Amino acid sequence: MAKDVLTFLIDNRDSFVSGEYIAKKLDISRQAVSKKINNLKEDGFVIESKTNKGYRLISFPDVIVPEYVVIETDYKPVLHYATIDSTNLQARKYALDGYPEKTLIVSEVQTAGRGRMGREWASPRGGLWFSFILRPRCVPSIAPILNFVVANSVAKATNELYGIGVKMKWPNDIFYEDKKICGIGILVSSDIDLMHYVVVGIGINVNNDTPDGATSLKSIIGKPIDRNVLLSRVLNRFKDEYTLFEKSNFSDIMDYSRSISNTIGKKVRVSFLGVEKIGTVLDIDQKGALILEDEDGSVSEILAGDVDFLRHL
Ligand code: BT5
Repeated sequence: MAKDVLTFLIDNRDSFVSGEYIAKKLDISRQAVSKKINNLKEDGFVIESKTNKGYRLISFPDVIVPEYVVIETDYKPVLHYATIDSTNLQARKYALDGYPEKTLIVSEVQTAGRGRMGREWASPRGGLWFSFILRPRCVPSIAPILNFVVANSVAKATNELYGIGVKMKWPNDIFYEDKKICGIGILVSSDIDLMHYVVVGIGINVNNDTPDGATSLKSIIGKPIDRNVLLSRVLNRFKDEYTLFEKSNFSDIMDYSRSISNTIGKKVRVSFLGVEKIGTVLDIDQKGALILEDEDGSVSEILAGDVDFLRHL
């Protein structure tokens, strides 16, 4: 792909940029510029050409364009794959190899996408499957708050871009009405008292087909979504939310998460490693734990598990 010419078009995407200008800046001939423009068109970029004015980028193909994400966010490097087993596993390898914070791995398809506890995550073409590396300087006990930091970022991004109010199902799902549109899978490597690295994995159903019980943004909105714009917005929102985390401002994070929770007030079954508890969710506390009142009226704090909604009798 003609990356150099593309960067000029992205940088100037609200206006025309002349072939002569690009040729001069890149120290290549105008014919070479025009050839690269044709290559981009063949790759599915829609580019308007006007005599005496030059070229203007109209739209991207439905593929992640790393150059765009680098310009729009401060995530770098952006490592883009056509197919990969799992962006989380790949990000873990990069983290172990010493890649910096905000290294982003994104794949068009995952062949072995994973949820929590080794569950499968369906990752066909058209979805947004990505992971990035963080190196927080903090104690591991606050890592669960990161689920909420991510969930808030996805909720704010989708609300701002498409005006849809999504809900968070404790601890790591984003729902639209009663269907899952996004899952969050976070890997943490730490000593008992210090985190080494964190891999944040996010899967959003965008333009893809979805399994039962799930839906996509395309189905909700009724038209295909620009995944580059969504990816960049989620990353930029995450930057703001993560600043709150770094400043230990957990109350602002949790207040927002509580405001979008679909779990508080519900009668639920919570399962963790084969142990089940039934009760009503009273709250989610400042540590991100579920506060559950069981049928005898005793109240417990639950730090991890899966929630199933039960019907109130
Ligand atoms: C999650 O797990 O929801 C975390 C999913 C994280 C996926 C991202 S994609 C990028 C990165 N790379 C990875 O390999 N993973 C991360 P959990 O709460 O365990 O939910 C898993 C369950 O969600 C499955 O058992 C299915 O029931 C359901 N599921 C599978 N694929 C789905 C999809 N595309 N959309 C909605 N639900 C799905």
